[in-house]
Parts: sequence; structure tokens; C-alpha cells
Amino acid sequence: MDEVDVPEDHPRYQSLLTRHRIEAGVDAGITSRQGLIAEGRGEAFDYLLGEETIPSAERSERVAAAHFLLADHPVISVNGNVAALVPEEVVELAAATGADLEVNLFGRTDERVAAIAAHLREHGAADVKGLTADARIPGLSHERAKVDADGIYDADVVLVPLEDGDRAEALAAMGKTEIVIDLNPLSRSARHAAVPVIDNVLRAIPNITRHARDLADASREDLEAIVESFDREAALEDAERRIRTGTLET
Ligand code: PTJ
Repeated sequence: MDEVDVPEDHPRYQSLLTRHRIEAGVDAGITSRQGLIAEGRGEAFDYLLGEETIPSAERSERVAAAHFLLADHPVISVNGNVAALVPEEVVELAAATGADLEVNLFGRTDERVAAIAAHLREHGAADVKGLTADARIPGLSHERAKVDADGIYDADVVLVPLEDGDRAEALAAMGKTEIVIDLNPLSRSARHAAVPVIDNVLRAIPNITRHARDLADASREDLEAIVESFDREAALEDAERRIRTGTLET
């Protein structure tokens, strides 16, 4: 995909680049048309958050990295927006943490699953799951229930970037730890996540990778201490406060 021809000093450079990537994702059969709407919604929240990683999100990102490193089988779930926005970055996160990448779509078609898997391989992924879809998440009636038996179904930690739905609850009911990246702290997924990361996926994925590399030699005890000290309610409240009042936790 070609990047858009926008001068880097344009005040909305990042936003225009992001929109272009989503548009190009739709043209390439990777992103759904609903993905355009999701992007618009995300942008509005990002604008109110100051288009930066707020301190509580940075803490959530470190906790997410610790969960990845403690996990027996971590999986990164990839949808059409994630594939368009951060293909290389999810491949790097998977490499830094030993996680699997699995395509999981709300608007699932075989063509789109295949296009996303090919796109991830072009960006360096060795193995992409989600094509077999030989297991189901209990209690979900839509297409996101379709998962690989040796992928999300078997995972103990699942990273779900960017969706607003009921999968977080269903995965939690299966005993999995769910890390959700979503710019909306009021979204259903964020509110049900063990670790809500209220940040743009463009910043959150590289940040989690950086923390994972930084924690690569940490002991299990240290990683567990990071996980146990996390306050998910405070992370959600802090992001909501920033959006509503423009102020951060003191
Ligand atoms: O590729 P598919 O078929 O699986 O479909 C994916 C979409 C995103 C279309 C589908 O999951 C959907 O419709 O999602 P929603 O209900 O629009 O929710 C998307 C959530 O992600 C919203 O809460 C947005 O605020 C948030 N969001 C949008 N862009 C970003 C984001 N969060 C983090 N980073 C972003 N760049």
C-alpha cells in the first residue's frame, strides 16, 4: 500500500496518514467499510485524549507486556483495522513476546481472512492463525466466535485491539485474560477487559513491544508484581477524566 502524499509538517499529518491507511485497507479487501466508521469514532476519542499516550495508558501497556511474558500461550487477535494500521508492529510484538497472530473478524469472509493473512506475511509474519476456524467461543452467536483450536481457543492471554463487543466477556468466561486496546474507555470491551489500554493502537502496540523488550530479563516474581499492582478501574477512570475534563490523575 502506498502512503499518502501529505507533507509531514501538516498539522493533521498523523490523522490523514491513518485515514489513508484505512482507506487503502478497504480498497485492498483487508478492512471492512464499517472499519471506516470505527476509525472516525476512534479519532474523536483520540482528539479528546490529546492524541498522546496518557500516563495511565503507559502503565497499562507495561502490565500488558508483563502478562504476555508470563503467559503460556499468548495470542494477538487481528481484525481489518489493525491489519491496515499496524501490520509490521503486530508482527514485531508477536516476535518480542512469542505470541501467535490470529485473524478474527466481525465481518468474516474467507477472502478477507486470506487477504489479511497474506498482508501480515508480507510484513514478516511466519505463521498466521485464524484460517482453520475449527473451534468456537461459547456464548457468541456472531462470526467472532470462530477461532482456531490451537490459537485463541487454547490461549491463556488474548490481546484484542479495537473492537466494541461482547467477545471480552465470552473470553473471560472461558478463563482467559483479555487485554483490550480501545480509545473509548466506555466501550463494552474496555470495561470487561482485565487490562484496558485506552490508547491509539498506533501508539499502544509499539509501546507494549518496548515494555516487553525492557522486561525480557525480569523474574517471574517481578512480572507478577507488575500484574498484581494494576488497578483496571483507575485506568478507565483516568482516561474518562481526561476526556471529560482535560485533566489527568494527580
Ligand atoms: O475487521 P472486522 O470485520 O473485524 O471489523 C472491525 C470493526 C472495527 C469494524 C468492528 O470491530 C467494529 O465495528 O468496531 P466498533 O464497534 O466500531 O468499535 C471500534 C472501537 O475501537 C471503538 O470503541 C473506537 O473508539 C475504537 N477505535 C477506533 N480506532 C481506534 C480505536 N481504538 C484504538 N486505536 C484506534 N486507532
